[in-house]
Amino acid sequence: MKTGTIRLLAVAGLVTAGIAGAVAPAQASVFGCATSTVCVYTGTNESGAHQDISGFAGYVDLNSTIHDHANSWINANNTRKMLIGEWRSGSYYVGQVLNAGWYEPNLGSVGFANAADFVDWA
Ligand SMILES: [Ca+2]
Repeated sequence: MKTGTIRLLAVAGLVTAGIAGAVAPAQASVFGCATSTVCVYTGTNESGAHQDISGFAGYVDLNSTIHDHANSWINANNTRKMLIGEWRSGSYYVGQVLNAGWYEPNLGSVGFANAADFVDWA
């Protein structure tokens, strides 16, 4: 019993280390971000102006308010892994990938503050 508990904690640690800075709440609807929606915010900790994206089929450009001003985001999808990225000298650059139900309170923690241009399926 005790060994099983330690093994479970070790696995959880590995998963967390794989997604730097991100936090997993585990439920589909996350804070004010509705189920099956990706929400991108100008402020850290899901604050400020935001764009809520739902019903899309892959790549979506961020609107002019959020473009190059994103500092936190939520992937409130049930099952789909999502990414946030930007175009760098014409190349597709992935700033961060979030598993379903995870959120990033500070994109600066992964070196991607005020940079994002789009969200897409990962
Ligand atoms: Ca950019």
